[in-house]
Amino acid sequence: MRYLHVPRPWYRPVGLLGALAAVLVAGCSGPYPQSTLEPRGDFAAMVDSVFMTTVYLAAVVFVLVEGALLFVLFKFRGKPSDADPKQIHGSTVVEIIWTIIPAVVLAVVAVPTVRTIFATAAVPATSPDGQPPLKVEVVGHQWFWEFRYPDLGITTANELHVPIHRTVDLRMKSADVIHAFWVPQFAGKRDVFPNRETRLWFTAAVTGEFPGACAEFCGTEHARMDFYLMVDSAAAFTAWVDRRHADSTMMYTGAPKHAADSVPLASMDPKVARGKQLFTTKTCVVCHSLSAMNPFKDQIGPNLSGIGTRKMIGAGWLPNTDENLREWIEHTQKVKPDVLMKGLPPISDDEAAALIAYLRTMR
Ligand code: HEC
Ligand SMILES: [Cu+2]
Repeated sequence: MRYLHVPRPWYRPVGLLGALAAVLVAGCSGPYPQSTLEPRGDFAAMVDSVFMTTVYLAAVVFVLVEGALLFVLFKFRGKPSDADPKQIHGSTVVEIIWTIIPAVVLAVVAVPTVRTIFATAAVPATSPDGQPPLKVEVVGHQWFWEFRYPDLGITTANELHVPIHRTVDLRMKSADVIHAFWVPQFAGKRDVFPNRETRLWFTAAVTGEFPGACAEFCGTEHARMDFYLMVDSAAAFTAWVDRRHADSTMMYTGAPKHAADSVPLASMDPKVARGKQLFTTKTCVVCHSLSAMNPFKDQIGPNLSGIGTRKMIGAGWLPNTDENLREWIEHTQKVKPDVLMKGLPPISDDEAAALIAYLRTMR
């Protein structure tokens, strides 16, 4: 059997090509939570369909143009004996043709594009689950995301919970500079501005945890301004809402209190009790609310309701482990430089452990 013979000078280029191919193929695994090519909701599916239509049309154009080029190159190739060919300068017919054909191509692409722009501009009146859309106010901050559910009275941060098959009606703005809200598998990117509302909507077709991010450079920690979209089953979403309602503290409403607040300090786990006190003496309470219900408006830090069980900290990118929480509390500026969580009194390992024990009771 004869093998393909590779001449010596080709060893390197061929080896490199092989390595490159291996790297490319390595991209063919998955899953791709950040990929817009795998839509998980209606809005993203509509945008994806325009994209794919354009790709297929472009493929046809590519084959026709490159095919014609190759054909001409081959058919009219020169022989060494050829004289100089006749020179042509300008052809009205050819110019009209190459103006009209692209115009037709653009017109064809415009039809699904404009149709989708109109379809995605309007929020549907009802969800597939028969309910009215769920309103959520999104506020971008340097560098985290705040989510308010005006009809449920809930404020939370960095974890956007929505029920499956319910259309979500997002009304978005910024507390400081321009950010952009983006959950790749559900909706297109959309800028959020101070003093101006922008909107976006989507309906999730599957449950799960999906990463989202800020997609507009908004300062030094822009790259760490992520969040998670949690698509819950209807029952899990109701349970989440009930827990948010339950963790309202007496301070604000007198309504049902959080588990750790309803127990007198003296009969509380001593570590948790100490953490609760430290939350005030270490000034955490100045910037953070632990209650999802009626928190003070315009607090500097993210709402911490449910922080004990959130997936991530630091705005969606650092796993919510005790070790990471400790590092965050003791050395915030090392973990995420420049964040507004600064000017705190020094916190020892012991104190951090107590604070963490207290925060873990926030579920
Ligand atoms: C001066 C205001 C301020 C004080 C005081 C403060 N924080 Fe923060 N905190 C912030 C800001 C702002 C963020 C968001 C930073 C970011 O991710 O960009 C934050 C984020 C957090 C987070 C992560 C939340 C998430 O979902 O990503 C935790 C946990 C936290 N702080 C705990 C504490 C604790 C515990 C204390 C007291 C020891 C405290 N903070 C004191 C402003 C403050
Ligand atoms: Cu941002």
